[in-house]
Amino acid sequence: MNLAYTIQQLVINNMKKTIYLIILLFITSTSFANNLVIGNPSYSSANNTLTFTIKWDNSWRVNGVSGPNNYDAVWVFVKRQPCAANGIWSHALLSTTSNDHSVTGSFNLVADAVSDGMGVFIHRNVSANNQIGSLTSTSSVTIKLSGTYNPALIGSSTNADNFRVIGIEMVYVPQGNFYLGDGRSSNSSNFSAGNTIGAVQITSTTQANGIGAYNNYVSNPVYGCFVPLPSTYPTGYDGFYCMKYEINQQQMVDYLNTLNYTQQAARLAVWGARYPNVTNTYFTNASNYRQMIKVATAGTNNTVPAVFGLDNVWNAYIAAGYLNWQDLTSYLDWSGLRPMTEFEFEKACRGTLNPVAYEFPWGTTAMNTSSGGMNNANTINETMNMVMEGIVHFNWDGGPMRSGFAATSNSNRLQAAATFYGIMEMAGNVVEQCVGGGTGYNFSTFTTVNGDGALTTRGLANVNGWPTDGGTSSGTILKGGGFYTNGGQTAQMMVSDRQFYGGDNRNLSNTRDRNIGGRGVRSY
Ligand SMILES: [Ca+2]
Ligand SMILES: [Ca+2]
Repeated sequence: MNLAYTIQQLVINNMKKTIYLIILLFITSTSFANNLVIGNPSYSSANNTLTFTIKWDNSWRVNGVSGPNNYDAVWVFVKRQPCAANGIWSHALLSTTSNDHSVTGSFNLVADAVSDGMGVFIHRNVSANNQIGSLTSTSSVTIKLSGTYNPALIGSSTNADNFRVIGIEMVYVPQGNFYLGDGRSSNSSNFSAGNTIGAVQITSTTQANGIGAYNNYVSNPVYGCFVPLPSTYPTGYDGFYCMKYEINQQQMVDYLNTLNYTQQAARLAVWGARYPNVTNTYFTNASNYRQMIKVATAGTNNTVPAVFGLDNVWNAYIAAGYLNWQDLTSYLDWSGLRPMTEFEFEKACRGTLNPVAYEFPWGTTAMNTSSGGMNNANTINETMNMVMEGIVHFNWDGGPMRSGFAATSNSNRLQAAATFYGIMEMAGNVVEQCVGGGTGYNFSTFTTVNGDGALTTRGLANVNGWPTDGGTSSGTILKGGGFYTNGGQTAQMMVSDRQFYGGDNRNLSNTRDRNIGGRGVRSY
């Protein structure tokens, strides 16, 4: 199953009577290319709809019995900007009725509305069962706007407004039982059925009642939440969508380019004296570690936002590190997603299979790396220079690799190092950040509520129940290891490893670590 990469966006800009097409991933000539292409959107004021084309590679819908029974999808959402007075970008809510949206084309795609109107999921319909492959021709999507915006649209004139249609590739993780913990031979911080070494089976009953007190899922109170986890806490039993890849550098650029000047300034200020009105100011540390997000066009102090860009075209394809907890949750609030819990991380990796002690996300204990050895390095087609089962990018302090680097058009789950459901790089590349951890923070109020597209004046997430900062005892936990995790730290990449249960100051709000990124999920 070849799984792929990416986000795409297209901007229609009537402000200067010009149409800009941003298609950074327009590649058709290589089997390694993973790309999502969303065409130039056109707005109908009569119908309050946007129409655009879409296609992406490495799509599937499978009806497995012992294997996955799932599909991939693109999460599509819309931002809108009035022309007047440096108008701010607002999140455009969409109709919550699926029949108000439509898709035409040869791949029988459908658009699913969501109950909070934050976007739509585009995916293969049931007639596409057991089909795997790229969508080689475009489909045409028409989505209906609800007329509601967050924040409210002020000074809007439909003939002059700018629209951005943004897509994120995701993977559906269906509702169902699974095992939490890998049943390893001795208890430490890993999940277990209380003081036994057995894994914990999560069922509909677990979700309906809540998993409850710590002794239902860990061996010692220090390893769990000190408040019982209620039925509103996501255990992973219910279905959810998970981003196919880690957030990449292009996605962070797209996000930064819809913030206002004050929000951009606040995000840059994590590093100290950095400002959006100075060209070549980096959001990442500097032009190093393959992570090179910067101010491409300077803003005007306190009025016109900067335009962010990348040092190199290939940066767009590379996962983004340098994301502290506040950076991650800001991106997820902005995009209508949410962080995942540790329970959901284990579900997304292990799926419905029985646990294997000390397993990695691809379901075995086999693991290989070339420690940074690549073919076509620093290009949009880069791969690791080995084909093995369970290849993972770590033990090389040079920076993350291209999302989906291990997948080819004929790789199987083990060769692609994919999870049970086809999710990529859950181990290595950049560290994942999840909700959870040990005692010291009450994360029991975390729910399936998604972001609403709007951020605080400092550009931060503001969703009830989300941990507000990283660090020790923060309700956040680092999972999966990253590129600089070394050969003596392979345990970090195991599905059930919880050695950071106490939190870690590398994702605290006053710092950014090159090895730490993340991804989002969404309860539909
Ligand atoms: Ca990762
Ligand atoms: Ca918000």
